[in-house]
Amino acid sequence: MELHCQPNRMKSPYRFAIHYVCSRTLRAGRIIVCNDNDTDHDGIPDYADGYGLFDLPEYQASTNTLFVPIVFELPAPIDHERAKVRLTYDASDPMRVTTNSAGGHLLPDSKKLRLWTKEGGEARDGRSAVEGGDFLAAGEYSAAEFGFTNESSCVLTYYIEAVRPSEEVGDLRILFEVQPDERAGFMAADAVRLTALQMQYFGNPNGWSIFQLDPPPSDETLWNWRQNIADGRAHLADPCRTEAVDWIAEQERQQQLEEPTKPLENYIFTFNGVNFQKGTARTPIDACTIQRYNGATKRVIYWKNKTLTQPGSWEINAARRAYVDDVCGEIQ
Ligand SMILES: [Ca+2]
Repeated sequence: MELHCQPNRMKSPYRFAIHYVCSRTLRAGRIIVCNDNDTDHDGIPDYADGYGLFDLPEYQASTNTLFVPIVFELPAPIDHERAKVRLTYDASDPMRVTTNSAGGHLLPDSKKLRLWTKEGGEARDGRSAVEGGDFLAAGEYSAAEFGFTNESSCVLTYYIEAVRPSEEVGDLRILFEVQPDERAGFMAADAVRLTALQMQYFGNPNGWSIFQLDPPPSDETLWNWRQNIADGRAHLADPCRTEAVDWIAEQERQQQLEEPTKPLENYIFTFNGVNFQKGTARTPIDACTIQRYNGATKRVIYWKNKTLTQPGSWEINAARRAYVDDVCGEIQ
């Protein structure tokens, strides 16, 4: 079985994968997958379904849709009668989704998240909670409007829905602030950071899900994005990296035999503005690992043997560099 990764038609999930690989410290926060399936197979995408967008029966439920729980807690002691809370996030108004003549459901703007008082599979009311609905728009609420109805209800579990993917890793933030009473200002109670991913099921030859594995080694890898990442990273480690390590070692042995004055660490290999050099954070082994992930076995960096008329030299294989250039174009 061969796994490989294609550069075409992938932006944000791919960018995520590359960050995952290239940056050792990923500050993604909570990972959330965009709610753009059609879980109940009624032709309405989940981000437009289940909350009464239109007064038609098919818009009233989105069975099996799952959101990510988020817990809000009022610090104690606090006066529920006087306390206010403020919610700040990139809120997309569910009732402003529109349809077009092709039957598509269009989000109103570039905003990426929604907070709900109910789980995705429950029948929801898309109006704002202050209008009697279940959507928590950004803004200020009395404690009671937010759901903190009495002294014993200091902890509320609500739900996050992502409707668009992140543009950067960890770029989404939900800030929750509390004003204990009118004498004080709002003070930060808590914030969470998120990265929203769009699952993309391109299939052959562009691969499956976040790490674009092709073919996916199991159903679990296909449908469970955590497993997809785990398997993609494992594949990068072995065979991609192990083979790249062996390849570069072999090339260096040859170079030592032919031209000992040309050690690999003296050379910089540049792909789409990104430098790879032995002894730095990005090495020739990394470049070969990336290329190997695309399925190709011919190495992108190699020692060109000396001949009777030409000295030996370190080279980039021009015919094999396109994929590494594409990947490096995603590095910010
Ligand atoms: Ca649906």
